[in-house]
Amino acid sequence: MTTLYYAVGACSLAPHIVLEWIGAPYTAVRVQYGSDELLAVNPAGAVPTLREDDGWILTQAGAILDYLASKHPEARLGGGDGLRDRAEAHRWSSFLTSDVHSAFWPVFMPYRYTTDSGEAAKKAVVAAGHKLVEKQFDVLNGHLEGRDYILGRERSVIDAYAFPMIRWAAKLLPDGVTNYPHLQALHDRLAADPAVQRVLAREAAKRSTAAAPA
Ligand SMILES: N[C@@H](CCC(=O)N[C@@H](CS)C(=O)NCC(=O)O)C(=O)O
Repeated sequence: MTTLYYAVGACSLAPHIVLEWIGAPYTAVRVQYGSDELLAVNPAGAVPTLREDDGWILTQAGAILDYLASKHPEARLGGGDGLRDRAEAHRWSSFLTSDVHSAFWPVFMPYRYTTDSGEAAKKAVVAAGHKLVEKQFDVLNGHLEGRDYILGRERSVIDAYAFPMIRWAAKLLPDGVTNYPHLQALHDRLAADPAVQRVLAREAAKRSTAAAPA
């Protein structure tokens, strides 16, 4: 059985949702960042981490999502098989990993971006992170105009990948996602999905002992 190591509210929410969409049996293991349990499967101490029964381990959210979509073509979560379909899926997966997710780092962990330990410096880094996230959200919001999902008419692993990031933005940006109506609509479409609700409930049920988001 496939095992997903996840932390509450983290980007691992994306493969968690995708596994639920696929509907094949899987195990979801909640871990703490940097714990021995997580370090045993991923030396970076990060989630998501995926383990197959034969001991094969895959890290990196984009790779995990692509792997799951390819492993289960019947779930139709890869965004299509054409040359350009595959290119678009890689495009948006890279965008979410490199441009959006990394834009949140200064917001989550400002102390990693300045050697100044003062509060003002920390606040300045967080504010710069907000600007970075907003720049990327402008791009994604514009792309979603006239589209129900990031890769077109059908949901895909890329929508699941965007979902935790929209939730982070709603919580952490000064104006939430009010300036991004198409992202809000995508969020609401996904949040109404019973499979997504099951995953959120599962993660929330363990929140009392869970690791903090990212
Ligand atoms: N590039 C990695 C980043 C994974 C990552 O940093 N995940 C965060 C949660 S969203 C994490 O585990 N952070 C813990 C840490 O950096 O110590 C990926 O895309 O999978």
